[in-house]
Amino acid sequence: MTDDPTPHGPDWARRLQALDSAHYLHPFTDSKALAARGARIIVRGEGYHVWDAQGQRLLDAMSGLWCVNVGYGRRELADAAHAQMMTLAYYNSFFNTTNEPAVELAARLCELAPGPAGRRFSHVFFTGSGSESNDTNIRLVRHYWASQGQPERQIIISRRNAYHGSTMGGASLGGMAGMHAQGGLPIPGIVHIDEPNALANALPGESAHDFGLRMARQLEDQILALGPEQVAAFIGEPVQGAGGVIVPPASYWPEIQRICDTYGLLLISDEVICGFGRLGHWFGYEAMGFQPDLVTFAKGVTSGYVPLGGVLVGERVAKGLIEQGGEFQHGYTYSGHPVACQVALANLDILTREHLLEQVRTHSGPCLARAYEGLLQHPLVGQVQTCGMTAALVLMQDPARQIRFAPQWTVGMRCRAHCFDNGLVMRAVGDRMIIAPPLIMRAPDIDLLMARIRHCLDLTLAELHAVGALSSA
Ligand code: PXG
Repeated sequence: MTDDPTPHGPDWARRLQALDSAHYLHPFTDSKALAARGARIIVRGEGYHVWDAQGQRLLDAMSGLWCVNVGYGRRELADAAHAQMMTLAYYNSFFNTTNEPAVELAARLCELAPGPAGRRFSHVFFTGSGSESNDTNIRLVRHYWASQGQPERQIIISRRNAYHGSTMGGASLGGMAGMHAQGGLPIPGIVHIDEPNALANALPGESAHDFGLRMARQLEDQILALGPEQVAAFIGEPVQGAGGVIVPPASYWPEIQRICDTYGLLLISDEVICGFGRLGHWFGYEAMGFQPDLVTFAKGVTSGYVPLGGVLVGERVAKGLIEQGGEFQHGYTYSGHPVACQVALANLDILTREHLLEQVRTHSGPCLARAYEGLLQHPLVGQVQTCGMTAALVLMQDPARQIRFAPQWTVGMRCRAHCFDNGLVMRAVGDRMIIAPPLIMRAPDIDLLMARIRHCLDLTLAELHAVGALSSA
């Protein structure tokens, strides 16, 4: 697939790869292994495709890293950034100062995030990323409780296999064992319960409904074990993204809500992936049927064109903080960055004008769900889960008997390699292959995507036969 020859010759690519391994430490990367292989250089993006330096066109079914919701190459986002840079490239929001794009965006986000009277969103704290936003959440909820005369409410409960970022706070909130194994994590006051992942945690014969309730009630057990007066908040992704697109049963979130309300905990919805149309709504909590007090956002707010994140603050918390909290000793140089906020406003305009949320809800989401049900016919696919424009399939040695591959076969990595070699970006989380395509994809584009996925599954199947991974099934 070299339909777009680029002007980048092999010497150019080799030089860049050499400089890359000499100077660039990549995130979540074994740099030694990467240096031996040479990094793939991405040079261009348009719509839902990106091109590498060899001229190979890749269907980007991961929207970059869950963020390029409106697709690549949107001139109006570039124009918004350019115009804002020429007007006011930067100013801070410290020292009683503000700027127009930040104010307009804060007001717009509060308008977009629904909530019943008394639990609406009234304020926004801006950051530069999802990780900074979750660090903000930790400081904000603890400061809030202190301001309400309950300083002992310090503990935040999260889930194993959650992803909430890579800073000390974000990685501590996350439940990734590999991350906790490095650098003295987690920080004090973070407790984890199990995730609502049926493959990992359901009992034999347990209904999805009962499983959802049982997982949620681990929160109640944990609160009672710790003492409710010690617990500040619960945080969760409506659908776990980096953990492998884990879609909880419908019973899960309403029960989490009931428990948080019963014991007075603040409920934080981490919408870094689920927000801005991914699940067919502005925010994932709408799709999952609960009402958070705080919302973490980043990624899709600007479709990844420039870095921006933040926390939406509900009335209850905002009122307490503003009336009793005094100065909140927290903030970032780029809080309320005018260029980022102006790009976000233009991005929200595109999502609205092109009816992309509605499209995901009524057209592309259901279309993707049907297509994934069809994948269950494939001899490697043991389970599928979809929600809006995100989906997972689980590679299994024996789908009929639900027998998974031993980790030594590294089936996800093998499948991912076939995808890259055949013009498709799909991410592997163990044996779960996951996608989160740009929201601009419609039925014909999804047909193309599915044909590509099937082809890569066939190639993976052939390879697994060849290496003997299927002979014992
Ligand atoms: N919360 C959630 C739910 C996320 O998915 C973050 C917070 C942190 O955002 P920043 O902007 O600080 O990265 C994320 C980020 C993956 C992967 O492998 C996912 C993320 C980041 C890096 C890799 O799927 N999500």
